[in-house]
Amino acid sequence: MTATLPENNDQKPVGHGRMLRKEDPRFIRGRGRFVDDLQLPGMLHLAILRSPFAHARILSVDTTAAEAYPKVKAVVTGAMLAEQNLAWMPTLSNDVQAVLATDKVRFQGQEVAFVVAEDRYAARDALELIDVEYEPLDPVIDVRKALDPNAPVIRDDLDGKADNHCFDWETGDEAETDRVFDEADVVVSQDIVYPRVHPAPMETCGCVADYDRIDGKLTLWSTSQAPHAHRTVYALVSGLPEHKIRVVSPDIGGGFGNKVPIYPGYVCSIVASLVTGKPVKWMEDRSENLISTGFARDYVMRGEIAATQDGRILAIRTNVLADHGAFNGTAAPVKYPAGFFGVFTGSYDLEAAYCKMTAVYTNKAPGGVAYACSFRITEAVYLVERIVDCLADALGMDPVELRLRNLIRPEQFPYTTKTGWVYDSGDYEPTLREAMRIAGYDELRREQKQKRENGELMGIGVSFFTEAVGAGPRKDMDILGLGMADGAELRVHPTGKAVVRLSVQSQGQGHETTFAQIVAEEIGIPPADIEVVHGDTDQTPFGLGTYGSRSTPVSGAAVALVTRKVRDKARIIASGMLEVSVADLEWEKGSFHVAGDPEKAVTIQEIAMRAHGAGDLPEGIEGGLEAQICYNPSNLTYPHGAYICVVDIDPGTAQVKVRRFVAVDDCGTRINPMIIEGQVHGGLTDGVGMALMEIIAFDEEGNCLGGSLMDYLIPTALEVPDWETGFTVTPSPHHPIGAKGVGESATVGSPPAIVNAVVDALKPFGIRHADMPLTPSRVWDAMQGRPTPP
Ligand code: MCN
Ligand code: CUM
Repeated sequence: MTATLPENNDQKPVGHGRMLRKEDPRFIRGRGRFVDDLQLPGMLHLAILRSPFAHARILSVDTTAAEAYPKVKAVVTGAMLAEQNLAWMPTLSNDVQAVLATDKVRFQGQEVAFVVAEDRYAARDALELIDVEYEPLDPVIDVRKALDPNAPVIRDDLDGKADNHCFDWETGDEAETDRVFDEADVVVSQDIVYPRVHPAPMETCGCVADYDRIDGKLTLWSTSQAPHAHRTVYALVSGLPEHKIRVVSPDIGGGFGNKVPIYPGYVCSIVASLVTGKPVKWMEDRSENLISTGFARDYVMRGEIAATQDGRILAIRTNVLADHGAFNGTAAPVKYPAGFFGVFTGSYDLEAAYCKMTAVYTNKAPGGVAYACSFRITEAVYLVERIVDCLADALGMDPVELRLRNLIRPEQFPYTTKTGWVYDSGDYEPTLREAMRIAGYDELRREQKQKRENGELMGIGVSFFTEAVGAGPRKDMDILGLGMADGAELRVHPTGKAVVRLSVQSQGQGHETTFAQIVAEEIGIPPADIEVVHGDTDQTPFGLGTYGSRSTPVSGAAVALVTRKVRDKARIIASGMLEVSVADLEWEKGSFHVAGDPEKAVTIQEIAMRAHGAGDLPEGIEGGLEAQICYNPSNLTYPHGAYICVVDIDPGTAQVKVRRFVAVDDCGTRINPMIIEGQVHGGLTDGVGMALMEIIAFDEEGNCLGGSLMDYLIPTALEVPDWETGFTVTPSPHHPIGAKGVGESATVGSPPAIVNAVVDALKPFGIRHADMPLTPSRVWDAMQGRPTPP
């Protein structure tokens, strides 16, 4: 029996609106095409042997038994890769990372050797037969001890490296900030940990590498959020020119930043295909994903805030110890090694701010920039929104009142923060007021007062965030030297159907729909007639990919502008068809007509046919109706939002229940409200996970304690409330359609609201802070006056 789907009945013929997703008929029928669906003739399977130790010297690797195992085609070790100068690869942060370990292993789960076999089972079985002799070394697990003078040195592969220091970074004016702090009435400081978490997308990372020895071309189908950038790195590593490398990202089952870095598994698969001349598939399993790829956060922060007695916030000072794991593998613009953490000044009008950060190596998997972090804005927003609540507590002020008193005012935009970021636009107070209205804030406070009198633990938490998304202006943003501009190409066919080619790559955000909507809005061709092509370097223009919610701010702008370019050409052709001057034409979605005579009109479809057809075109106009551009944004876009969370805590079990959550987001012009809502719902669910459940913890030996979804808990429908969402619209002044990003907003903004709510509920116990994840045992400890574990 075949199910029928409801009609796309709210699909508007053109433009922005709540249109159903074009990609969903394929996804909900199980017809998505994911990397692991790919079956090529003669394809081999690759499995990776991983280190059981966090830190150990490799004394010997014996592959004899594995090589003799049935169906095994090759067994490759780090030493063999080293002979080809392939044992190390560049990371997206200008560090190097071992493809396969040669000298020693530096985190549990690190890649040590791989097996290529005729099927997946044989490859896995043969791993067991590889005999590696290790000499265990003391690991560095506690980030606070990484710089101890006697700490074992992890990165002795780096020339002259005698400690575990990764980088230092600072922003703001230290002297001025110190002065403001010295003169302030009130200073509050708080140690705050943002624990290591994992984006845990439904689909793990993997690839199929296929090197064609005849034409010398490598095709890599991979779970990549940035196919073009990855292709360049492969070109640099392999020596193959870019035109001989094709990177294809087919459907991706969630990325959340996990699929930005380049992993050893991709490189191993390429090597295996080069060596065997066969296509080679590698798909990591869930544990491999959780222990070895793309962690997020891991910031140990001290936040300090200075204010006047009546609640004017003057300055914020922070000191951060950043755990980057064994290799600095994060993707961040070169000038911003701490990502965009610099926006820790939040949404407030301050006199001074200063941050000093030290990043270190530890014996843990590399990571940092992932899990909808907007390049570390998650950490920044958590810091400022927690510390503002600590200040409210110290002043005995309502946290909403304190925020309202300090928000940047609309007439101050564009607003330059004390750390040098230029917030493009914002109107903050109405957004916070709207959240308060939906939540019924005053009524909630009355209810809480009553409940407290009865010994019930109810908490109300607020957060207000500003993000900086859409990296970025190429004058100061690049990844590995690649400027962060995006190409876009639009081609209108003779019958008026169109194809738009993007450099960004969707992992579930609905780009096939929303980018068609942008074109539709600009040129009047229905979205159904517009095909969105992405995720294939042979089919799309160069650009830096999807992360940091940059698709709408950068590629969205590129698509609007390329469509306008096509429309400009269409106008000239229309002037020829209607025999009037260009200046006498008026555009109305989908057609040009002679000013004052709407009857004399030509549709975009008629123009497209003329552009390709017989008959003259105006002087100097080539045939065809297409254009290409490369868009370099002049600034980032700055979405904002106000969140209010209500929790109840069971005093007997310390279990936190999120009763209500109100999220009011402002992402400027909204392209598809339904998709925005979906993005927000997903991000809020992430927030519940991080605030209450998720942590990748390690024991003293560096064993990862969160290697399965039995231990690494992620939220389900049972842990989350019915989300209550609202919105305000403050368009971006520099984006051609005024849109700002939204894909990470809720993940950024929700954890502080939830933690603030839990801490608020625990006020009767005299608690001012507790570190995430606020599991029942941690909340119980907090209630007993015990500190949360580091
Ligand atoms: N959108 C809109 N109107 C706006 C802004 C955005 O309609 N004003 C729509 C966009 O057209 C797009 C979606 O919302 O379809 C998200 O847009 P944007 O904010 O530009 O973010 P990106 O498309 O660049 O997506 C990246 C962002 C990141 S960095 C992470 S991490 C994350 C997120 O998106 N990963 C996701 N959301 C995710 N959602 C899914 N389903 N899967 C992931 O892996
Ligand atoms: Cu920081 S996760 Mo998203 O940028 O892919």
